[in-house]
Amino acid sequence: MADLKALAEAVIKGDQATAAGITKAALSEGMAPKSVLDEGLIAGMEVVGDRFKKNEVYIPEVLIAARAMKMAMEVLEPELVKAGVQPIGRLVIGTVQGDLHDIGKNLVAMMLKGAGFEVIDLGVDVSPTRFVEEAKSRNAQLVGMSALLTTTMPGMEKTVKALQEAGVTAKIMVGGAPVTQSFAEKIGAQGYAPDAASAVDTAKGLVA
Ligand code: B1M
Repeated sequence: MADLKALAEAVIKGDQATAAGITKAALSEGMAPKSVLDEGLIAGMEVVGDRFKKNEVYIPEVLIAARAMKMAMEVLEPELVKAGVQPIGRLVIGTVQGDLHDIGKNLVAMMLKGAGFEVIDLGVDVSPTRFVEEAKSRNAQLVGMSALLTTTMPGMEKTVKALQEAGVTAKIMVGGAPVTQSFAEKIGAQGYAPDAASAVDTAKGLVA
């Protein structure tokens, strides 16, 4: 019988081969894909997120864990689709126009995937128009924006306005080193998170 605690542990350690191997074994034994996701992969990423918040692990460990989760997800995803398992929310995320920094945004995207969100990553240098188009066409519940430059932060405000003008009802969350809670409130974003682990809590709160 595949051991889901060992699967969670493989994610925590970033052991890609073991994570993918236990996932395959669990599915071939007929285990429900949702249990493999919740009790194995998400459980493991939750531990990593908690340790990251407490500064017990750092960015490299989170990236390594996220890669192990990604390997296992490649095995699991087709089975989740077949089983009709719904994500807990759908989020469109990108780094705002003029800004090419994506390490933090990628980390946030990975943590949100790890928490069970469907994440549509638009990459970097994303214009307000593109955020609007993608949020609409993907029927997103959340729009996430990242900015690392003080000069690109105004792009967040422009995007919030463009989303509002287009009638997009998705909740908006923002983050990035120069971004603060008060800036988020000022531009009309409903959510702010200082780091990738808190971004999961913020996103869950916004779709609840
Ligand atoms: Co640039 N850069 N950079 N840079 N760069 C900074 C940001 C800077 C602070 C360095 C400095 O001067 N000390 C400075 C900005 C100053 C300012 O505006 N206040 C700066 C500058 C000036 C520039 C250029 C203009 C340099 C130049 O060309 N003259 C240029 C701009 C290019 C452009 O974007 N148009 C530039 C270029 C680059 C590189 C391409 C070389 C590279 C980016 C590579 C890449 O991302 N693929 C780079 C890097 C690596 C940095 C530093 C060193 C590191 C940024 C990073 O990845 N941090 C940075 C200095 C520093 O921070 N020490 C710097 C790690 C990452 C995990 O943290 O992104 O903050 P962070 O993400 C965190 C949180 O902020 C939060 O969660 C993440 C994980 O915990 N978070 C969110 C992020 N997004 C979120 C979204 C959310 C919620 C939370 O909800 C949606």
